[in-house]
Amino acid sequence: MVAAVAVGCSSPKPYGPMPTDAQLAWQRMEINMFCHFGPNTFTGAEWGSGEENNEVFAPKALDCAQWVDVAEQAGMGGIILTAKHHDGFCLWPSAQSTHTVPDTLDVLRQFVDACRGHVKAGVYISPWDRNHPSYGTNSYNDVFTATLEEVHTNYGPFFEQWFDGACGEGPNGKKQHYDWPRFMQTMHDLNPQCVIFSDIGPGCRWVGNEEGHTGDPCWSTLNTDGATPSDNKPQPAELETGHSPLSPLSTPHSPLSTLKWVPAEVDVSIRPGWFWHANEHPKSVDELMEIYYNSVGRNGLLLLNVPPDTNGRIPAEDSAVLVAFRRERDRIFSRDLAQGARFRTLETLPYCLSLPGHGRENVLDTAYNTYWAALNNKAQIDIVLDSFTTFDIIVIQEYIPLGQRIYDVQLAINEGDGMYAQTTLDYPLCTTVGYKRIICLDEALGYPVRTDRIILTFRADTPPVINRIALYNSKSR
Ligand code: FUL
Repeated sequence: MVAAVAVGCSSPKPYGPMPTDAQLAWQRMEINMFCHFGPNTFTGAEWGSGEENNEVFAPKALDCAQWVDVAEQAGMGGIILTAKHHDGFCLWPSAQSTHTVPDTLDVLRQFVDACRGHVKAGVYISPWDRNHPSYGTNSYNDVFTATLEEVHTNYGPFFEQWFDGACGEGPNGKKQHYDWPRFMQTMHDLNPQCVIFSDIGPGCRWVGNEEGHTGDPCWSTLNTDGATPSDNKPQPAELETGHSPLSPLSTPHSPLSTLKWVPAEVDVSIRPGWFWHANEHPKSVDELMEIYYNSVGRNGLLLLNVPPDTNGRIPAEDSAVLVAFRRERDRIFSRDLAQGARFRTLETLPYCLSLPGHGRENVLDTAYNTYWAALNNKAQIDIVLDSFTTFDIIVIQEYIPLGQRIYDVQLAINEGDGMYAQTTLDYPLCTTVGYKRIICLDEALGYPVRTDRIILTFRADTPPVINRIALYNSKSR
């Protein structure tokens, strides 16, 4: 149905599940730092046995403020520390374990103190514990709950709690039946604003791989009915794409009423391992840019692991790459070529109509809470630039506080002679958008664009609501 005139209420109706305020603030952070630090840093292991001597963990010049400094320089607003990894070793003097740092080396305290006033602090507390004597029995669930209480009460508030899903005990190993409902309830009681990561959320979900990309498409919606983290999670491919509410699409789908807002978090390491190892080196800026386009640019949040070394500092080669990565993003995304553009008025076309008070000009401003609200499910925007301009990146942001709606985006370009190059339904510019979609035209079309006018056509199940459209030239210096 196409509405002919703009009447009635001028606020667009929400569609399907929506992010909480904490999830929205989390998504807008875009890139955070992960720090894997513990006995493995000193032994060379990735999964410690839990039998290491406590004294193995001996940073020579621990400097959490340096981690914070690197994160800030790299444009990261949060850091998540592995307070307890699978070896069970606690980076704080826990009352629940004997496998801990001594009172005189409370790393978690130094970490939260260093973060305060600079970046948000988050915490990884592994449920899998290869050291604790009660692991594999019901009483471990009490221990783990008490551990959560201890950390979040004495060291919080944390913006994110990380529950990884790994459990590698072999056939003779101990099998723990985790009391997930209790852990989640405990977290909710301790800090309802804390975004909880697990394979299936509820705050954010594992993206199904550790390679640094979401699926394409990537929906922030997921059907978690009957699923539990770890041993009963959706298939990795489903975690990569999420579940779409739209059955005609090939993406795994599920009726709108079954979906929850569980956005994808892309955890990947700057080095081959999660922990620091002397013989490993960080990825290049180009590799990090590719990861950025495939995560933040595809509606995910990038959680980039940067492991401190045996000194307890982030190595110089990693911080140098991170600063260069930040510079590269600033270089590409500092000049929006759509600024100052006009819109061709096609009042006669229903596709171009807007809800009163939410006009097309709102896609050009940088305020988050102003948006273009289209009047119809198929919506078109006709952007006219001052002169012929070369660009190779289009950024589109849906206004996700009202839900993720768009499932298809088409592009038409004025090539200068009145001819329009167009994408097609079989090969759209992109499918779903979500919080942010960065489309590299070299990849999507096979070439950069030089034009003075583009038309973007959006399709959704309900009228699209778009916060931002921007154009960039990655080759400009
Ligand atoms: C996984 C763990 O097994 C790895 O050691 C690492 O911590 C990664 C981020 O999560 O589940």
